[in-house]
Amino acid sequence: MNPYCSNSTIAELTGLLRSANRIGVVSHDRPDGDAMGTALMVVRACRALGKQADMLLTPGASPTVVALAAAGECRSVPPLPAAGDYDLAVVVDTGARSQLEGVASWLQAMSESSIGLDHHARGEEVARHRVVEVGCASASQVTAALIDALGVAWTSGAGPGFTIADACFAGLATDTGWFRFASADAAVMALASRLLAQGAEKERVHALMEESERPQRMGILARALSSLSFLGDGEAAIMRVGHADFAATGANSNDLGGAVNEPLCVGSVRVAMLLTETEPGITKISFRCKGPQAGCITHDMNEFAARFGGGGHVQAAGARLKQPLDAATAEVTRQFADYLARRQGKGGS
Ligand SMILES: [Mn+2]
Repeated sequence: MNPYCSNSTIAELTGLLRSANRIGVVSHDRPDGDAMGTALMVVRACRALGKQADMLLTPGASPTVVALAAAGECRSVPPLPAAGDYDLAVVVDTGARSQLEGVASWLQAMSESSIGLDHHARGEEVARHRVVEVGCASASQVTAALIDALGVAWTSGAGPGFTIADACFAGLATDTGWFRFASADAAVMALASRLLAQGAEKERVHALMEESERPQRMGILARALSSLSFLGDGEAAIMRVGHADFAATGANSNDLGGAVNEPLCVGSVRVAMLLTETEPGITKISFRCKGPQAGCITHDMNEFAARFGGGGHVQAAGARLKQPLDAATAEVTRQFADYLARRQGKGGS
């Protein structure tokens, strides 16, 4: 497997987009604000250039994320597009085949005509020509360079609240925890400033992303919090939610979005983990950690998630275990103890 890094340039991707006529855009399952925002940036830019473009949306997306799109910008799959429906595939905000299962056969058929825009450290050959900027806070920041290179107006789109600038802002704000994470550097703030100057409606994005939960959120959050235990002298917090918890509260996994961050409000906690048994025998794990302490990165969630076949970023990563909740909890607890021991062995704090 080739290492997962750029094998193309923004200039080359711009040329491929310009010569395409019908563009299908995909991102990871259950898209977050960055996945949806970045996909919509591409859709809106292509449409502004007079091309046909759609985001192909697999089932299970959170309605509040879907609300970032205007009517007619997304096409539900299944059914998958027919051969010839699109002449270029665009994959954004992921390089993981496991997150693209719903469109895998279509991507395979499009493999010679596909481009990728991503900022993850790990991935596979899901797109033929790709730009991967690990130093970017969001895929939408990577894609901002593409918008500039295409020369389309940042106000293009389906009207106020549904412009390229709005979509880019949604990705930038969500992936930086509303500009709190270490990744929210000067370049991110400069881009945010440009987007606001171009009319991005930040209150609308905030209301959709942060103030649109269902009442079931509180029931499932209460269960997650009551399951909390501390590891490593309070350095880490682990929460777990089982299949029965979802059944009892009427919540679904969308209702738990961002809940993993809750224990980070505790001073001693550097790492927070949430294990979710989404279906019996399958446990999804979210990993989060606080930013650098005195300029030093204390934990690397991308590295830790790799122990379970997962990945992501330094401060936010995830993995999926084919194990029931109890077995997965025992495995994560054991691995975290080993991770701490090795870190101390390396002379880490
Ligand atoms: Mn992202």
